[in-house]
Amino acid sequence: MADFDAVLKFWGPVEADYDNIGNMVLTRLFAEHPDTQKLFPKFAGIGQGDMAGNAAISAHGATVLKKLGEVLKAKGNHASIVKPLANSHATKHKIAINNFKLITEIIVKVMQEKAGLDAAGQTALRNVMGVFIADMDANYKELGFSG
Ligand code: CLN
Repeated sequence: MADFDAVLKFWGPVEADYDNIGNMVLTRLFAEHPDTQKLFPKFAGIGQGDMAGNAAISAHGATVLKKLGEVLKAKGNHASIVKPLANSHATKHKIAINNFKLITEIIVKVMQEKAGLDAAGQTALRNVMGVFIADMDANYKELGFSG
């Protein structure tokens, strides 16, 4: 699918700085949607002002972006990546699907600022995330998780 390549064109700067960009994504997600911070017991009590320098937030942000990079590089052939992610997010972390839509818009903005993601790239990223989220949701339904 062309959308995966259109996003991968801008992935270089993200891959070169997973920790910082990952930190930025989570810090901004928690600022704009404070309820999402509550989904992470390990980040309870960290204030907005302390997030940029927080190593645990950077490490988790990097984990998320690395996994997203795997999804992009699989170019749609991502069933074996999505299945375990859906399992953990549904049954262990109890994450409602809507949260993936929230983080999508944050990643679009951060990649616009930090990787020069242009209008076509933004559309492509929204499309790619739409496919990823639909596949997560299909797995959620199989698991009987209503999120
Ligand atoms: Fe997530 C853990 C990838 C969005 C909440 N998440 C993980 C792990 C990933 C990962 C790899 C570690 C392995 C595992 O448990 O499985 N997450 C992703 C990707 C996306 C993502 C890729 C979307 C781009 N995750 C989310 C949110 C949701 C969330 C929709 C809340 C806001 S953004 N994720 C979690 C939580 C954990 C986790 C609570 C467990 C963190 C921990 O305690 O270590």
